[in-house]
Amino acid sequence: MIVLNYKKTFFLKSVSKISDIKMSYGIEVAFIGYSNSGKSSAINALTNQKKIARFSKMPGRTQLINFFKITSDFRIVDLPGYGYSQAPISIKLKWEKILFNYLEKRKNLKALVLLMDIRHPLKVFDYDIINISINLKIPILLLLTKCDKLTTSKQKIQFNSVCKKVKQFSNINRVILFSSLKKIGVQKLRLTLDNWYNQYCE
Ligand SMILES: Nc1nc2c(ncn2[C@@H]2O[C@H](COP(=O)(O)OP(=O)(O)OP(=O)(O)O)[C@@H](O)[C@H]2O)c(=O)[nH]1
Ligand SMILES: [Mg+2]
Repeated sequence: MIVLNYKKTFFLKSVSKISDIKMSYGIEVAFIGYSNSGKSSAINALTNQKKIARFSKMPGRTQLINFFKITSDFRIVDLPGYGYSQAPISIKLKWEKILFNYLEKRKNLKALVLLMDIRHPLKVFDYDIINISINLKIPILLLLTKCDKLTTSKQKIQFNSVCKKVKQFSNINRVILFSSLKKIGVQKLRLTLDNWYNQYCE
């Protein structure tokens, strides 16, 4: 089993439509979730780099599909968040279209890391993503992010409740309590990515 060094990750490119991706080799794991759920922060924590993926207090910051190279045949992808209610409807629809296009058309996409703020898990769009992934036979790792915002006992309650609700979905591999701030769950995230790499890049 190959163990990857995520600290050596570097930024490859950003695109605003999937026809601009070009790279036809290798596999991709994409980070997906509501705007502000912590995708860019999780990629920064994963790679132990402060600003490899841009994040901000202003939701909707990631407006492009960003590619990061882990090895020559393995990339992680930071996607624009969905459901940012304050964005103009035209922009919202445009981002969502790019997102669904990427999910449904991108052959190199092999797995998803679905991020949900532990305080607001499993909202409408999350179920959409889960259902689309089932149809596409794409496995999901579920991160309950910003867990540092809750006490340990409340974290456990949320964790158990989410696990119970997603039990019915065969493509959800695992649920992890996660905090980019406190570096909770980062090693478990790395292990799952390693497993996917070994599974799909052999
Ligand atoms: N307390 C805490 N705050 C976090 C954590 N992760 C992210 N945040 C904060 O949540 C906000 C959004 O984080 P981002 O990583 O930019 O979220 P995103 O999902 O990439 O957002 P979009 O690019 O808009 O889709 C930022 O203010 C982060 O500092 C965490 O683990 N704990
Ligand atoms: Mg982002």
